Amino acid sequence: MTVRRDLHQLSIHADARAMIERAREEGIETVWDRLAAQEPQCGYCSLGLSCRNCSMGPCRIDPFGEGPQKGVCGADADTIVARNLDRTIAAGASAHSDHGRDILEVFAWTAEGKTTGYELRDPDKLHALATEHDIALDGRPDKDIARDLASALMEDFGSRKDHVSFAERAPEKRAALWKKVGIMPRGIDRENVEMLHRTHMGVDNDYVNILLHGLRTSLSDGWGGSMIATELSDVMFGTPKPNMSQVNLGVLKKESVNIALHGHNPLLSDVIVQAAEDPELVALAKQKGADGINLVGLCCTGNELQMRKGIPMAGNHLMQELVLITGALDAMVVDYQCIMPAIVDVAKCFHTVVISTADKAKFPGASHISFDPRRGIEIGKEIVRKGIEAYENRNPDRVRIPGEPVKMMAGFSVEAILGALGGTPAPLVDAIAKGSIRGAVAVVGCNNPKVPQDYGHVTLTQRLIENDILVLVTGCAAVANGKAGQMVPEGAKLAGQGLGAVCQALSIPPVLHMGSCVDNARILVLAAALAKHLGVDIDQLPLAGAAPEWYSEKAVSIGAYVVASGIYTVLGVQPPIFGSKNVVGLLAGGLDDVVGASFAVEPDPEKAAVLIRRHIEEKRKALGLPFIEPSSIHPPGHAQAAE
Ligand code: BF8
Ligand code: SF4
Repeated sequence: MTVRRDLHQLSIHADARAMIERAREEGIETVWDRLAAQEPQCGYCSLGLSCRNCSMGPCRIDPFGEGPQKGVCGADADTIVARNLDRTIAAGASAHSDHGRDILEVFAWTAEGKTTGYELRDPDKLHALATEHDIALDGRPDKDIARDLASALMEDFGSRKDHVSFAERAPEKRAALWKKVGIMPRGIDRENVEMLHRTHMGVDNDYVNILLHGLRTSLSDGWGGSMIATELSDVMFGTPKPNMSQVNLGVLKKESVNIALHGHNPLLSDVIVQAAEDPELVALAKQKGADGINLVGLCCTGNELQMRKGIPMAGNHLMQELVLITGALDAMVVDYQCIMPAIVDVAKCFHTVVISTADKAKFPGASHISFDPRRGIEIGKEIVRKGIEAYENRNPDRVRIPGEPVKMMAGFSVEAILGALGGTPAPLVDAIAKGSIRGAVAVVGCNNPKVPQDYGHVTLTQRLIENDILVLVTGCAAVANGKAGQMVPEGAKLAGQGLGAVCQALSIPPVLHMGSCVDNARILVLAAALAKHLGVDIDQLPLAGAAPEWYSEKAVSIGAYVVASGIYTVLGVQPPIFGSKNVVGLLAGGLDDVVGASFAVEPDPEKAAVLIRRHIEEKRKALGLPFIEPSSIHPPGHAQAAE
């Protein structure tokens, strides 16, 4: 029999706890129940010591040294752990990069006039990207320029180049280092395929060599597939600008047709936003008794919509089942990534229709409407119509929407940040030099049911901002901090005096929403801009990364490319590498001598904050900037913002 944990151990948020409680009352199974049913989870797998790469196995290495120390083929713990981690990186990098390719393909079709519902909405960005790729503008039509750009970026996926094009955005010293170490990403598909090759039985058995290729594969994501996804999404859907939005389950409206957009790719969600404004569909919703159509976001597709259009955000990863349990959601429209198969079962307890749309991501039990971007707007309307029809089946007595929404600001693209600073990183660099801002940290990544939902994100972020460290957020972290009230300009009062004053002067929050998980590429671009401005490499800057509640393979790829780009990164959930002391030694220290940065693992966000502050002060000292010895305990007085 499994023991049910107290609700406060599951989530720091009242809206989540209310819905988990309802699930318990009504016998609806959620992610926390399924985690409990899996415990204790496999110790070999948790340490990375099991291998099923071939059918001489599966094999496992005894971590206590008494049982087998080699697989049937002779692979030892170092090889097996490194191979497993690298396949995880490849899966994450592939997910991001395949998303990037989907965007690129639709971008190319749009340039050829073959789509409905898509435009080239940011010509300035199109022109800037074209110039970066030596594509002539010469007063040519935007569609011709876009066609040439699409063709240039498609080359980045193949094997005809010796570096992906956006790697040229890295500071010269960084790019030279990648070449010297042999980790310059050549082609996006190439690195991922080579990874699967290298980790086949009897290919790469040198854990150092395997892990270095892991870094190269991750760089093909960060400076390749993800960056392409972000940049072309900006051209097609608009480069984000700061806007005020809302967050939590309170964004659902009792009187409206509620449609949640869940997944990652803005190709689908953008046309649905257009379809939901169609006067005929709005009239149909009213005819059915609703006051209109209310779109809400979930996970990263929600981030994409919130960044560009201010669409309210219903929640992050662990909210995807709970939003259904409100009984107020009429349709959940999904594309791909981070969508639990379980949502179909939870939806069956209510009237909600789950609509899958990507032919590469089908969900048994969901209605599938195959999304073809060439008929984007027509299909978007068909999906919205289905949501309106489902509204008719809603039982008002089953509706429970917990609480009121919280305000949050989104839309901090690099262009928007530099724009707010007057078009140059100089004011930010000056603030860092003076010490009013001590550094910047990217707090990114997922929820994981092994961590009380959002506790890691909110606590770490709070400790950083109160110590005058600017926090940049993406993915599920952004939703967590938004719910906690840290992402409005008034959040300046939660920050230390230095950062607080800067935020007040610019009317910005101390925690800046930079987008979805592919948008971590924006953070790389910002870091490169700061480094270039100062004439240094990224690893010399007072920066750090953190993924306090990560769960996904994509997060592993992100962590790897952030470190390979020179940024120290702290993970809050233990990765499955502790079966090899050598692998741990390399990732948690040895890499400092290779790429100038490494990983740390620290589950306690209070301690993670101290590690990060210490790191930032060391970097400041090395640059000759004023130093403050970080205290080993957090400063008192700042209550936890979330409830
Ligand atoms: O790409 S942060 S749980 S939703 S993997 Fe997924 Fe993690 Fe959320 Fe977005 Ni990113
Ligand atoms: Fe076992 Fe080696 Fe096959 Fe892995 S590759 S399953 S360790 S024999």
